[in-house]
Amino acid sequence: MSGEMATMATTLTHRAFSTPGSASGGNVLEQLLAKARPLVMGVLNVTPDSFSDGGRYLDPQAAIAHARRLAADGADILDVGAESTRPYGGAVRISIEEERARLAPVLSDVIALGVPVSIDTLKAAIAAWALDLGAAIVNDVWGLQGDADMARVVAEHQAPIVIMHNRETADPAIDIVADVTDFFRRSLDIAARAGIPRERIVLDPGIGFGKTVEQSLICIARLDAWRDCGAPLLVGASRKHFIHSVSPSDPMDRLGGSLAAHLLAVENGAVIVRVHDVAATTQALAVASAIRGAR
Ligand code: HH2
Repeated sequence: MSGEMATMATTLTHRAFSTPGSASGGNVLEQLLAKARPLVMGVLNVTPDSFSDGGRYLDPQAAIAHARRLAADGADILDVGAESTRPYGGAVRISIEEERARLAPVLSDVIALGVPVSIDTLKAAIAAWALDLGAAIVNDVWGLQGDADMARVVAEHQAPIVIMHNRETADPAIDIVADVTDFFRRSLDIAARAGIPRERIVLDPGIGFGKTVEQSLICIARLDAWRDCGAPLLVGASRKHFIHSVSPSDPMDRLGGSLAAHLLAVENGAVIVRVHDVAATTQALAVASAIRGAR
Protein backbone atom coordinates (compact mmCIF):
# COMPACT_ATOMS: atom_id res chain seq x y z
CA MET A 1 0.00 0.00 0.00
CA SER A 2 1.41 3.42 -0.93
CA GLY A 3 1.93 6.05 1.75
CA GLU A 4 -1.01 7.98 0.37
CA MET A 5 -3.29 4.95 0.46
CA ALA A 6 -2.20 4.16 3.99
CA THR A 7 -2.99 7.72 5.04
CA MET A 8 -6.38 7.51 3.37
CA ALA A 9 -7.07 4.15 5.04
CA THR A 10 -6.37 5.68 8.43
CA THR A 11 -8.50 8.72 7.63
CA LEU A 12 -11.44 6.66 6.40
CA THR A 13 -11.29 4.33 9.35
CA HIS A 14 -11.11 7.26 11.71
CA ARG A 15 -14.00 9.02 10.03
CA ALA A 16 -16.17 5.96 10.00
CA PHE A 17 -15.47 4.77 13.50
CA SER A 18 -14.75 7.84 15.51
CA THR A 19 -17.74 7.54 17.80
CA PRO A 20 -16.55 6.63 21.27
CA GLY A 21 -18.04 3.51 22.75
CA SER A 22 -19.70 2.31 19.55
CA ALA A 23 -19.91 -1.36 18.72
CA SER A 24 -17.71 -2.63 15.91
CA GLY A 25 -19.52 -5.57 14.32
CA GLY A 26 -18.65 -6.42 10.72
CA ASN A 27 -20.92 -5.06 8.05
CA VAL A 28 -21.00 -4.31 4.34
CA LEU A 29 -20.20 -0.67 4.94
CA GLU A 30 -17.13 -1.62 6.95
CA GLN A 31 -15.97 -3.90 4.11
CA LEU A 32 -16.52 -1.14 1.56
CA LEU A 33 -14.63 1.42 3.63
CA ALA A 34 -11.75 -1.03 3.94
CA LYS A 35 -11.07 -0.42 0.24
CA ALA A 36 -9.45 2.75 1.56
CA ARG A 37 -10.28 4.94 -1.44
CA PRO A 38 -13.31 7.03 -2.38
CA LEU A 39 -16.21 4.75 -3.23
CA VAL A 40 -18.42 5.12 -6.29
CA MET A 41 -22.14 4.43 -5.96
CA GLY A 42 -23.67 3.91 -9.41
CA VAL A 43 -27.28 5.02 -9.97
CA LEU A 44 -29.91 2.71 -11.47
CA ASN A 45 -33.29 4.42 -11.82
CA VAL A 46 -36.06 1.98 -12.73
CA THR A 47 -38.42 4.89 -13.27
CA PRO A 48 -40.31 6.66 -16.06
CA ASP A 49 -39.63 10.13 -14.66
CA SER A 50 -36.17 10.53 -13.10
CA PHE A 51 -34.80 13.97 -13.84
CA SER A 52 -31.90 12.87 -16.02
CA ASP A 53 -32.55 9.31 -17.20
CA GLY A 54 -36.29 8.74 -16.64
CA GLY A 55 -37.70 6.00 -18.88
CA ARG A 56 -34.32 4.63 -20.02
CA TYR A 57 -34.25 1.68 -17.61
CA LEU A 58 -37.92 1.05 -16.90
CA ASP A 59 -37.69 -2.04 -19.10
CA PRO A 60 -36.27 -4.81 -16.86
CA GLN A 61 -33.77 -6.07 -19.44
CA ALA A 62 -32.48 -2.53 -20.02
CA ALA A 63 -32.21 -2.03 -16.25
CA ILE A 64 -30.28 -5.25 -15.67
CA ALA A 65 -27.98 -4.51 -18.63
CA HIS A 66 -27.31 -1.05 -17.22
CA ALA A 67 -26.55 -2.49 -13.76
CA ARG A 68 -24.09 -4.89 -15.40
CA ARG A 69 -22.45 -1.95 -17.16
CA LEU A 70 -22.19 0.07 -13.92
CA ALA A 71 -20.58 -2.93 -12.22
CA ALA A 72 -18.13 -3.45 -15.09
CA ASP A 73 -17.27 0.24 -14.98
CA GLY A 74 -16.18 -0.15 -11.37
CA ALA A 75 -19.17 0.75 -9.20
CA ASP A 76 -18.58 -0.19 -5.56
CA ILE A 77 -22.31 0.04 -4.76
CA LEU A 78 -25.36 -0.13 -7.04
CA ASP A 79 -28.11 2.26 -5.88
CA VAL A 80 -31.44 1.00 -7.20
CA GLY A 81 -34.50 3.22 -7.03
CA ALA A 82 -37.97 2.88 -8.52
CA GLU A 83 -39.60 6.11 -7.35
CA SER A 84 -38.16 9.37 -8.61
CA THR A 85 -37.59 11.89 -5.86
CA ARG A 86 -36.91 14.65 -8.42
CA PRO A 87 -35.01 17.09 -6.25
CA TYR A 88 -36.33 20.05 -8.21
CA GLY A 89 -40.02 19.36 -7.77
CA GLY A 90 -42.65 17.47 -9.74
CA ALA A 91 -42.03 14.05 -8.19
CA VAL A 92 -45.01 11.73 -8.56
CA ARG A 93 -45.51 9.62 -5.44
CA ILE A 94 -46.28 5.99 -6.20
CA SER A 95 -47.82 3.21 -4.11
CA ILE A 96 -45.89 0.42 -2.40
CA GLU A 97 -47.39 -2.00 -4.93
CA GLU A 98 -46.25 0.09 -7.91
CA GLU A 99 -42.74 0.52 -6.51
CA ARG A 100 -42.44 -3.22 -5.84
CA ALA A 101 -43.82 -4.05 -9.30
CA ARG A 102 -41.08 -1.94 -10.92
CA LEU A 103 -38.34 -3.47 -8.77
CA ALA A 104 -39.45 -7.12 -8.72
CA PRO A 105 -38.30 -8.09 -12.24
CA VAL A 106 -34.93 -6.40 -11.69
CA LEU A 107 -33.71 -6.47 -8.11
CA SER A 108 -32.70 -10.14 -7.68
CA ASP A 109 -30.72 -10.11 -10.94
CA VAL A 110 -28.94 -6.91 -9.91
CA ILE A 111 -28.14 -8.34 -6.46
CA ALA A 112 -26.80 -11.47 -8.18
CA LEU A 113 -24.10 -9.37 -9.87
CA GLY A 114 -22.27 -9.47 -6.55
CA VAL A 115 -21.88 -5.71 -6.03
CA PRO A 116 -23.53 -4.48 -2.81
CA VAL A 117 -26.94 -3.01 -3.63
CA SER A 118 -28.49 -0.06 -1.86
CA ILE A 119 -32.23 0.42 -2.11
CA ASP A 120 -33.17 4.06 -2.72
CA THR A 121 -36.63 4.31 -1.21
CA LEU A 122 -38.76 6.44 1.08
CA LYS A 123 -40.84 3.47 2.18
CA ALA A 124 -39.98 1.15 5.06
CA ALA A 125 -42.03 -1.65 3.46
CA ILE A 126 -39.95 -1.48 0.28
CA ALA A 127 -36.72 -1.30 2.27
CA ALA A 128 -37.71 -4.42 4.26
CA TRP A 129 -38.68 -6.33 1.14
CA ALA A 130 -35.47 -5.37 -0.69
CA LEU A 131 -33.27 -6.25 2.31
CA ASP A 132 -35.00 -9.63 2.55
CA LEU A 133 -34.16 -10.19 -1.13
CA GLY A 134 -30.48 -9.46 -0.44
CA ALA A 135 -30.04 -5.71 -0.79
CA ALA A 136 -27.26 -4.58 1.53
CA ILE A 137 -27.90 -0.90 2.31
CA VAL A 138 -30.89 1.43 2.65
CA ASN A 139 -30.69 4.88 1.06
CA ASP A 140 -33.38 7.11 2.58
CA VAL A 141 -33.65 10.61 1.09
CA TRP A 142 -35.64 11.66 4.17
CA GLY A 143 -32.98 10.41 6.58
CA LEU A 144 -35.25 8.27 8.83
CA GLN A 145 -37.60 11.26 9.25
CA GLY A 146 -40.05 10.33 6.48
CA ASP A 147 -41.51 6.89 7.11
CA ALA A 148 -41.84 6.37 10.88
CA ASP A 149 -41.14 2.65 10.47
CA MET A 150 -37.86 3.02 8.58
CA ALA A 151 -35.54 3.08 11.60
CA ARG A 152 -37.07 -0.11 13.00
CA VAL A 153 -36.69 -1.92 9.66
CA VAL A 154 -33.06 -0.82 9.27
CA ALA A 155 -32.24 -1.78 12.87
CA GLU A 156 -33.91 -5.19 12.64
CA HIS A 157 -32.06 -6.04 9.42
CA GLN A 158 -28.78 -4.70 10.84
CA ALA A 159 -28.41 -2.81 7.57
CA PRO A 160 -26.28 0.24 6.89
CA ILE A 161 -28.34 3.37 6.20
CA VAL A 162 -27.65 6.48 4.14
CA ILE A 163 -29.23 9.41 5.99
CA MET A 164 -29.82 12.24 3.53
CA HIS A 165 -30.82 15.78 4.47
CA ASN A 166 -34.02 17.03 2.89
CA ARG A 167 -36.51 19.89 3.17
CA GLU A 168 -40.00 20.33 1.71
CA THR A 169 -39.00 23.68 0.23
CA ALA A 170 -35.86 25.73 -0.18
CA ASP A 171 -35.52 28.80 2.02
CA PRO A 172 -32.78 31.15 0.83
CA ALA A 173 -32.83 32.93 4.20
CA ILE A 174 -31.60 30.02 6.30
CA ASP A 175 -28.06 28.98 7.20
CA ILE A 176 -27.99 25.73 5.27
CA VAL A 177 -24.99 24.30 7.13
CA ALA A 178 -26.80 24.76 10.46
CA ASP A 179 -30.01 23.31 9.00
CA VAL A 180 -28.24 20.20 7.70
CA THR A 181 -26.42 19.80 11.03
CA ASP A 182 -29.71 19.99 12.97
CA PHE A 183 -31.33 17.50 10.60
CA PHE A 184 -28.40 15.06 11.00
CA ARG A 185 -28.65 15.44 14.77
CA ARG A 186 -32.37 14.53 14.70
CA SER A 187 -31.74 11.56 12.40
CA LEU A 188 -28.83 10.29 14.49
CA ASP A 189 -31.07 10.53 17.52
CA ILE A 190 -33.78 8.47 15.82
CA ALA A 191 -31.14 5.94 14.75
CA ALA A 192 -29.71 5.68 18.26
CA ARG A 193 -33.13 5.18 19.80
CA ALA A 194 -33.90 2.41 17.27
CA GLY A 195 -30.59 0.69 17.98
CA ILE A 196 -28.79 1.45 14.69
CA PRO A 197 -25.08 1.63 15.55
CA ARG A 198 -23.05 4.56 14.24
CA GLU A 199 -20.88 2.13 12.24
CA ARG A 200 -23.84 1.53 9.95
CA ILE A 201 -24.58 5.15 9.18
CA VAL A 202 -23.60 7.35 6.22
CA LEU A 203 -24.51 11.05 6.14
CA ASP A 204 -25.38 12.97 2.98
CA PRO A 205 -26.24 16.71 2.75
CA GLY A 206 -28.67 16.01 -0.13
CA ILE A 207 -27.44 18.19 -2.99
CA GLY A 208 -30.42 19.88 -4.67
CA PHE A 209 -33.03 18.69 -2.16
CA GLY A 210 -34.86 21.67 -0.61
CA LYS A 211 -31.89 23.89 -1.39
CA THR A 212 -31.20 26.89 -3.56
CA VAL A 213 -28.39 26.64 -6.07
CA GLU A 214 -26.17 28.61 -3.75
CA GLN A 215 -27.00 26.33 -0.82
CA SER A 216 -26.10 23.26 -2.90
CA LEU A 217 -22.75 24.85 -3.73
CA ILE A 218 -22.22 25.67 -0.04
CA CYS A 219 -22.93 22.07 0.98
CA ILE A 220 -20.07 20.86 -1.22
CA ALA A 221 -17.75 23.76 -0.42
CA ARG A 222 -18.26 23.39 3.34
CA LEU A 223 -18.64 19.62 3.49
CA ASP A 224 -15.91 19.48 6.10
CA ALA A 225 -18.42 21.00 8.55
CA TRP A 226 -19.76 17.44 8.93
CA ARG A 227 -16.43 15.60 9.07
CA ASP A 228 -16.71 15.26 12.83
CA CYS A 229 -20.21 13.76 12.90
CA GLY A 230 -18.69 10.31 13.29
CA ALA A 231 -19.99 8.87 10.03
CA PRO A 232 -18.65 8.75 6.47
CA LEU A 233 -20.03 11.40 4.10
CA LEU A 234 -21.76 10.78 0.78
CA VAL A 235 -22.32 13.39 -1.94
CA GLY A 236 -24.65 12.99 -4.91
CA ALA A 237 -24.18 15.91 -7.28
CA SER A 238 -24.51 13.96 -10.50
CA ARG A 239 -26.15 15.93 -13.36
CA LYS A 240 -27.98 18.13 -10.87
CA HIS A 241 -29.54 21.49 -11.62
CA PHE A 242 -26.95 23.60 -9.80
CA ILE A 243 -24.51 22.62 -12.57
CA HIS A 244 -26.89 24.10 -15.14
CA SER A 245 -27.08 27.29 -13.12
CA VAL A 246 -23.31 27.67 -13.30
CA SER A 247 -22.98 26.38 -16.86
CA PRO A 248 -26.28 26.12 -18.79
CA SER A 249 -26.69 22.53 -20.01
CA ASP A 250 -29.17 19.68 -20.32
CA PRO A 251 -28.93 16.96 -17.63
CA MET A 252 -27.17 14.53 -19.99
CA ASP A 253 -24.54 17.18 -20.78
CA ARG A 254 -23.43 17.80 -17.19
CA LEU A 255 -20.61 15.27 -16.91
CA GLY A 256 -17.90 17.92 -16.60
CA GLY A 257 -19.74 19.71 -13.84
CA SER A 258 -20.53 16.43 -12.08
CA LEU A 259 -16.86 15.39 -12.11
CA ALA A 260 -15.75 18.78 -10.78
CA ALA A 261 -18.32 18.60 -7.98
CA HIS A 262 -17.41 15.08 -6.94
CA LEU A 263 -13.64 15.66 -7.04
CA LEU A 264 -14.06 18.69 -4.79
CA ALA A 265 -16.47 16.78 -2.56
CA VAL A 266 -13.83 14.08 -2.05
CA GLU A 267 -11.22 16.75 -1.42
CA ASN A 268 -13.55 18.13 1.27
CA GLY A 269 -14.21 14.82 2.97
CA ALA A 270 -16.71 12.77 0.93
CA VAL A 271 -16.02 9.06 1.11
CA ILE A 272 -18.80 7.97 -1.26
CA VAL A 273 -20.00 9.72 -4.42
CA ARG A 274 -23.34 8.82 -6.00
CA VAL A 275 -23.09 9.11 -9.78
CA HIS A 276 -24.72 8.19 -13.08
CA ASP A 277 -21.40 8.12 -14.99
CA VAL A 278 -19.34 5.49 -13.18
CA ALA A 279 -16.51 4.97 -15.69
CA ALA A 280 -15.68 8.66 -16.02
CA THR A 281 -15.92 9.21 -12.26
CA THR A 282 -13.71 6.22 -11.44
CA GLN A 283 -11.10 7.52 -13.88
CA ALA A 284 -11.28 11.08 -12.54
CA LEU A 285 -10.89 9.88 -8.95
CA ALA A 286 -7.94 7.64 -9.85
CA VAL A 287 -6.14 10.47 -11.67
CA ALA A 288 -6.82 12.94 -8.84
CA SER A 289 -5.45 10.39 -6.37
CA ALA A 290 -2.32 9.80 -8.50
CA ILE A 291 -1.67 13.54 -8.69
CA ARG A 292 -2.17 13.91 -4.95
CA GLY A 293 0.24 11.03 -4.42
CA ALA A 294 2.89 12.78 -6.55
CA ARG A 295 2.98 15.90 -4.35
N1 HH2 B 1 -30.17 12.15 -5.31
C1 HH2 B 1 -31.18 11.60 -6.00
C2 HH2 B 1 -31.79 10.41 -5.56
N2 HH2 B 1 -31.34 9.77 -4.48
N3 HH2 B 1 -29.84 9.65 -2.65
C3 HH2 B 1 -28.82 10.17 -1.95
N4 HH2 B 1 -28.38 9.55 -0.85
N5 HH2 B 1 -28.23 11.35 -2.32
C4 HH2 B 1 -28.62 12.04 -3.42
O1 HH2 B 1 -28.05 13.13 -3.70
C5 HH2 B 1 -29.71 11.51 -4.20
C6 HH2 B 1 -30.30 10.30 -3.77
C7 HH2 B 1 -31.68 12.27 -7.24
O2 HH2 B 1 -31.00 11.77 -8.39
P1 HH2 B 1 -31.65 10.70 -9.39
O3 HH2 B 1 -31.84 9.40 -8.70
O4 HH2 B 1 -30.85 10.62 -10.61
O5 HH2 B 1 -33.01 11.37 -9.77
P2 HH2 B 1 -34.52 11.00 -9.45
O6 HH2 B 1 -34.73 11.20 -7.98
O7 HH2 B 1 -35.30 11.97 -10.28
O8 HH2 B 1 -34.75 9.57 -9.84
